Amino acid sequence: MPRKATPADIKSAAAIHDQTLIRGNGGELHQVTEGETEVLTTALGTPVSDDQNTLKIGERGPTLIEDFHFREKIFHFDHERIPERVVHARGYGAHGFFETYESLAKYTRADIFQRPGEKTPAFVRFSTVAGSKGSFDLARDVRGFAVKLYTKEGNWDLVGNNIPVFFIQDAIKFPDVIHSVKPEPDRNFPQAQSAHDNFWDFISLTPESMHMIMWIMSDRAIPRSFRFMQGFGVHTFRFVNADDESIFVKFIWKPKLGMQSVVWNEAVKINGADPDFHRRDLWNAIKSGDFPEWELCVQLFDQDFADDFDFDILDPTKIIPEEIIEPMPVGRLVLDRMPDNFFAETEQVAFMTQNVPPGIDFSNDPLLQGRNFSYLDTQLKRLGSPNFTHIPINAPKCPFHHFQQDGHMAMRNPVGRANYEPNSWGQGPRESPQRGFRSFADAEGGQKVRLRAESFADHYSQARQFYDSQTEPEQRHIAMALTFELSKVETPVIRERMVAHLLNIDDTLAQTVADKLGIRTMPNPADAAMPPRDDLEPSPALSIINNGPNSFKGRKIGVLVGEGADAGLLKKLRQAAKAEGTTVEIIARRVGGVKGSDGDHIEANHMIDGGPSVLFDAVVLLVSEESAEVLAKETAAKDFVSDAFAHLKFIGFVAGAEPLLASAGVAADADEGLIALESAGSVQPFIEACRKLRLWTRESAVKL
Ligand code: HDE
Repeated sequence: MPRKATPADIKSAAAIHDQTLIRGNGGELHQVTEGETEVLTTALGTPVSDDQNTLKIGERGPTLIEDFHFREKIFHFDHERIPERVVHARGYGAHGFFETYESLAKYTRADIFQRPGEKTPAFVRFSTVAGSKGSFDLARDVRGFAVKLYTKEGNWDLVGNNIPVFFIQDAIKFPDVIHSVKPEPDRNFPQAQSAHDNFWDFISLTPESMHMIMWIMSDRAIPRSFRFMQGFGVHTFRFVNADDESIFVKFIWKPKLGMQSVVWNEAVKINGADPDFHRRDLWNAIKSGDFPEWELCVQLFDQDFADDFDFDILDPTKIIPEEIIEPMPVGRLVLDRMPDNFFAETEQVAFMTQNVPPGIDFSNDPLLQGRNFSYLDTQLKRLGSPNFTHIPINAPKCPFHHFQQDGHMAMRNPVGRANYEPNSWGQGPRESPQRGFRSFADAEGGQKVRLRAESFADHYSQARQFYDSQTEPEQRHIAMALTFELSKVETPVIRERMVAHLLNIDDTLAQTVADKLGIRTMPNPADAAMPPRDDLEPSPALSIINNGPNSFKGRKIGVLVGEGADAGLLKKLRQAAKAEGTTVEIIARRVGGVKGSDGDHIEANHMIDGGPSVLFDAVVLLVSEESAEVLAKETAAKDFVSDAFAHLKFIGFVAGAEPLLASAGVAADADEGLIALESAGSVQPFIEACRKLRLWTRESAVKL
């Protein structure tokens, strides 16, 4: 028998209500007072009286199916997930704008490039490729760099990566390369890792991937954050101007803050300490008003250049070195707003390579041609209806008129009689040969064949050029990454096959990897479809270290403080960091913080176990001798110091910190990366030293 709510029920509901915090207009949290919150309703607006208990027969009885509120709530919850992207599942997006520098009307009629200073709304999604949605951020992987530009003549999606080449030359191989890198189908591991047999088996049987392998084994595949990586359109595209003349174009995004990567040992530890390292970095930067920025550069070239160039400009495993065609900056992209809702925007955003406005066109790159099919197809699977363009994040921001109608979840429906054209009712839009998208009228001809062009046959020369263009530490990292990955391969013949490929790239690299893997008999070089060239000039633009930012802007210093920490020095450090554009975060034994030398409280951002030095670009040890001795006994504090040293970071310290340094096995005078902060005057030189980001000369000492 139904019973009236007892005083106990009313009391518990009131208690829940009293504990509810809501945000005021200024964003501050405060406790609700009666009448302040909106009444909870069902999806159809029926007010709900009790959201804590299902409708039952008697207080211990069975639940009634008539409880429509419960059923609707659970039904909706059960259907909250949509299929994650088959690749690039883990991603993070932000809004911003693109600002055009100069008119490019000479080259393209694309509306976005016509007026200097014009701002076009943009949405960008960064991603990893192999891992699933919940995987960690610092996988060794390519990063997606997908940009949606809401231009006045339709959405332009430049769906790029942070690496300018790809594993394969023909789209028909995409399912194979992706299947090979994903968790193996019988055991369903490893997650978000290429270090396993299937991947290297496929790669060792696919010589065209060798250039990409050099990039993916380099530090490009473990970026410090999205803000410090380049982006590439990869394929050759076309610009087409108002006279229907065309020029080839390659797109490059260059980060204003310069490039930076982590080291592998650090990546592994970051994944444990903060699996959301990259998304948190973007969130924090944008929320604090430090808006990341990239410059869009174009490499423009004509058919004559294409005919003379060493490689086929349609081959997506090749680059055009910047020293051969200098990238021309044409605008800037600024990310200044996080989505209001991750699912609605970042998860539902649908990028499609075939979204190009008039003035931008495709080349015959066989990978691009295949992508133009795949991206539309995949959105239907993921978003479940051909009306996914009605979702605000995907809808154009310019006027649009068409006769598409109906289908699941149709939000915008035509009014009036005409839903076709031409019609006699004088209703609806008509095509425009002048304004409309016109494909570049390239002459095509030939037999139907399944063939790979001869001009795609050189698989090693640019791999070698990339390797030759790296600094010594970067070359070492490539050797170490290959060794690590192949050490996880259980089948010796796959390791040997890879070494055979490396022999076509660089003998020393091949020998180093073979030695470190303990391969006793060196294999013969792999059969090459075309002999590798050794006459390609190194391209200094390909090195991260050679192109450092010479600034510490956008980076983060972790200051480990102890009781009685020098408040004056901390103040000076905060000032100098602010002037540089660097963030300071405080780490203490307790998150409650410590008392500074001036008696004031120093609030901490992290307790020591939650703020390891891998989360920072440089560290400062601001501890009195007494607190250094206490910290010296704690593993987390010792790791803080020894990791910072091993990861080649600059370490500022006060005299009292020496017991802590000693406990971590770091000599205070080990090298110039250890900087004694003797007085306020030594703070600025410390910040300036940090502009180098890492002390690469330390690497041989720490044997990373
Ligand atoms: Fe993609 N790729 N891709 N890809 N790709 C997808 O589309 C595909 C390739 C890239 O943040 C999918 O919406 C094929 C190159 C990014 O939402 C899918 C081939 C480059 C993103 C797809 C490639 C990319 C994707 C999966 C070989 C760099 C994430 C979900 C021909 C230029 C976009 C989706 C986002 C996503 C297909 C190769 C970049 C399945 C068939 C090369 C950044 O359609």
